[in-house]
Amino acid sequence: MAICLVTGGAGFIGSALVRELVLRGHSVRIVDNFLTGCRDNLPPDVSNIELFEADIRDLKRLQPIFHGVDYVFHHAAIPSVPRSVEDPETSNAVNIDGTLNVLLASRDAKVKRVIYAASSSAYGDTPTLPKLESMPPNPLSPYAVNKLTGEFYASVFAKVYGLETVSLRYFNIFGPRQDPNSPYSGVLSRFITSLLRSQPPTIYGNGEQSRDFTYVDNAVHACMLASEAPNVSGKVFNIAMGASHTLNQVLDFLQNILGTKVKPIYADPRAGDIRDSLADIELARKSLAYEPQIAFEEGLRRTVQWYKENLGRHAAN
Ligand code: UD2
Repeated sequence: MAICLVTGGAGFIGSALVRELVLRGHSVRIVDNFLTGCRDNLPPDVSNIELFEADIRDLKRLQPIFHGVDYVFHHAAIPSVPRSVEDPETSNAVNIDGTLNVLLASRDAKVKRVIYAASSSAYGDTPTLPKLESMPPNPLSPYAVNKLTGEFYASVFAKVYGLETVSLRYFNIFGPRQDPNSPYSGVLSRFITSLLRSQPPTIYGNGEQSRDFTYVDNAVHACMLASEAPNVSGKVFNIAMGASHTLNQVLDFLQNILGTKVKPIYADPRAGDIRDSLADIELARKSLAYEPQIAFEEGLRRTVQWYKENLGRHAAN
């Protein structure tokens, strides 16, 4: 059994990872500053979990926590394109400086491998779909620049310091425990909770923008594979479904599942937004043996069910 460290382990994707690692019998260390993560996300049985309230911007604080760690799953970040447009400095400090600190602490602790949560935003609005890892990146927001810089650092650490790293470019991950209550929250968490509260969801733009929405368990599955696969160090992989849906379509799916007929409010498009996003996942299939485990519609149903049962936890704002 290994010692695994999850940065952002109290966050949405990080806490799903923690659950899976504990299930597999590993010891887990969580590093989280609870800026966007929350204690309620952690599993009830924490006997195999050590929780460190620490900020990845503080290298000195990180270093002792990394001693003896085998695998690092770096998921601490300030997500959100619009948040980075409004406050580029904080996004930069956490997503770039923080990532550099995580890599330095991992290198110094002789960690076996670092799995880095990268983002599909790296591709920007280049016209060709689906997106292949070999395409030149074209970041359109500070957040996209942040996440892409983290990838570059990860691959440079593999080359220069021999620290094994793998970057997973996640495409719009959704699922239980995604916080719906910030204007910066992922669109599906916002849509579902609006419908459950019989409030009209807001669509920025005409709703014809499309995303390769990916259920969180598929990202967790990819992380497990990326920590074990041979000959992948320094590389970048798309992690997605390989299929996209427009916001209008997704809203229709959700209204069908919930039996609602709420009219959305259409508002101005958001700065930094891209129009279409769709992944080619062949490289992950070939190199990681990745295959999506949970289909999009099933993921939507599970997510809706979770919010139905837990809406009280997320007081409306
Ligand atoms: C980007 C990345 C994603 C992940 C995420 C982290 C792309 C294609 N994807 O997601 O992989 O890194 O950032 O934050 O770059 N919207 C509404 N109503 C709402 C909320 C959002 O219409 O209430 C729209 C929003 O304007 C956008 C779409 O929904 O067009 C998706 O927005 P999002 O914030 O869920 O995710 P996105 O694509 O910025």
